[in-house]
Formats: sequence, structure tokens, C-alpha cells
Amino acid sequence: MKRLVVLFFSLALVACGGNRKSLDAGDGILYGHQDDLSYGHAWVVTDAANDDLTRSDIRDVAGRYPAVVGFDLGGIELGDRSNLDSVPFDLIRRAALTHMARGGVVTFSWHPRNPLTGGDAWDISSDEVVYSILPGGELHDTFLVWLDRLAGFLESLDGAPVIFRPWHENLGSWFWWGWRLCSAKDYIALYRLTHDYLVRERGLTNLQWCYSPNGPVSKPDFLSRYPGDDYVDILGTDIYEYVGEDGVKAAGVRFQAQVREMLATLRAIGEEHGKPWCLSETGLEGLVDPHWWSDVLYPAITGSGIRYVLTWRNAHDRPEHFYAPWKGFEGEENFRKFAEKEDIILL
Ligand code: BMA
Repeated sequence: MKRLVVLFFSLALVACGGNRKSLDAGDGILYGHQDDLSYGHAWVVTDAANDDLTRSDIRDVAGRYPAVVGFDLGGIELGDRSNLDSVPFDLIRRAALTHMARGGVVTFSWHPRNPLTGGDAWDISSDEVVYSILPGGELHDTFLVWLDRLAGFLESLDGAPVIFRPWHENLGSWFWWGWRLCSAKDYIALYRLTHDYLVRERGLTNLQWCYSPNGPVSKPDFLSRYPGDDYVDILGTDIYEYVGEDGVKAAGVRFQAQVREMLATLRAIGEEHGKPWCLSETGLEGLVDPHWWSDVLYPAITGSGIRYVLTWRNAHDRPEHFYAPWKGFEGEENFRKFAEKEDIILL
């Protein structure tokens, strides 16, 4: 309960302090962008210690920062200096604290390496990984060291409230903690172990726990690996638009229907369980639909009751890998149209 109050407090800060639309946070949707302050399309912060962190693709295009910024902690478990996308953890910490000082909300995802094979988060060559790191498993002690390093980073935020979203997209089978890679019982045990280590062992009270399977999935599927109301503060889902052989327009129609249906499911679960809900990751790679923001995403989320929507990163070293506009991108005007909507909140 205390944790939720902290979240609402930080959302209210955004709504009151940072946005010229005088919206109650409960009515508006915070817009978020992954890695927004550490790099963008064709630029990257190089002076991690001194950069003033005012550059942002979103600000370049819309004049304001995203209300939510996401960062990924993949690599922290090994004690690496930089994450899996080569962003230094010192920069991530400073960018997260800077964003919160501006009134924004921060969310952390985590793509940890595969502890059994040594591969990455996408290494699904073994279905014994989760089992092996649970109590009694051969790698349990190793995993506790990983959690210790993760806790060290989260502790270094000095109690600032953040959303933590581990073990995401777990109803698909592309991560080693995915659907076909572990039993529901073991998945839930993994989530609870992570939670209990950070909260009970390490006393971290600043984390809002987000459970965010990939969507669309049915309500029974969503709940089949739900860690429980005592472990989760926010319900999320990750849904991307993929363009198939039937083209961009059909992809948009399909995506919109999927998002609407999934968010209706989250609303039903959220109301039953007393939890807020969000669209924790989304996007269309390369924004190949010029009207995506106004005609596809916005109608899919307006009125859905979500607290926030986060689009994925704009890689600086892969020109086609972006999910938000950047200065000079031909679709920037369409994003501004989205950002100007009454219920969309930027910072
Ligand atoms: C994926 C891609 C990868 C990246 C990963 C974690 O969706 O963007 O390039 O390494 O997320 O950020």
C-alpha cells in the first residue's frame, strides 16, 4: 500500500508540475520512451559523468521530455560497467535520478544473461534454467550473487521510487524464463524469490513491482503465472505491431484490436485486484506507418485507463531500430499531434 502511495505521488508530480495541461494523473496517460536521455537516433551521451542530460529525441520533436523514461539493467548481474546496450550503469543512475528530479517517472526492465548456459536473455537452449536457480538448484547461490548486484544498483537510487519490471514477456517463449522454458510454479517462485530478496532481505521499499507478460493473451493465461497481489503493484503488457505480408494498414488494424482487447482484460483484472495497469512496452519498428501515433496507437489506448504507455528505444547505432520520432524524421508532426491530445501527458 505504501508503495502505491509513492507511485501516485510521483505521477501527481508529473501531472501538476511538469505539464501545462492541468490533468489529474488518474485521467491522463503518461507517455514514456526507453533510454530517452542516454541516447537517441544518431546521437549518444559520451560524457557519462558531466553531460547535462538535456538531449532527448522526444524533446527535440515535441519540446518536452517523455513523462516516463525506461532503462534496462541487463548486465548488472555480472557486475558489468555497462548494460547490454552499452549504456554505462553510472549514466543510467544519473539519468534516472535527473529525470525524477524533473518530476518524471522511471521504470527498469531487466534482460539478465542466462546463468546456466552463459548466453544472453534470449538463449532458450535449456528449459532447466529457472529450475536451476531456485532454492535447491545447482545455481541458486550464483543467482543470489546476481540478485545481490542488482540490489546494489537499486539501493544506489537512495530510495527514489521506481517501477521495477522483471521477468517480462513470460507468456511467450523467447526468454529463458518464458512459457515453454519453465513451469508456472517455478516462474512464480522466481518472481517471488526476486521480490523477497530485494524487499525482505535488502529492505528496498522504493520499488513498484510491475508484472508484464507479452500480449495479447487471455485473462486465464495472464493470471496463470501471476505472482500474486502481495508481489505485484502494477499490471502491464508488452504488445508490438508487426507488419506482415498483408501490409501496414492491416497490421495497424490488427495491433489496435489486440491492444484494445488486452487493455480491457487488464482493466477487468486491475479492478478485481485493485491494481493500476499500463502498456509497459509497445511500438512499431521504424515507424513505417506515417499516421501511427494519431490513427493507430492513440485510438487503441485512449479511454483504456492505463497509467502510462512506453515505446521502445531509438538505437543510435542501428538506423532502422527506432520506435519514437527524432528531429528530422518525416513523421515527427504526427507524434506532435499525439502529444497534444488532452489525455496524453509529457513532462
Ligand atoms: C530489444 C532490442 C535489442 C536490445 C534489447 C534490450 O528489443 O532493442 O537491441 O538489446 O531490447 O534493450
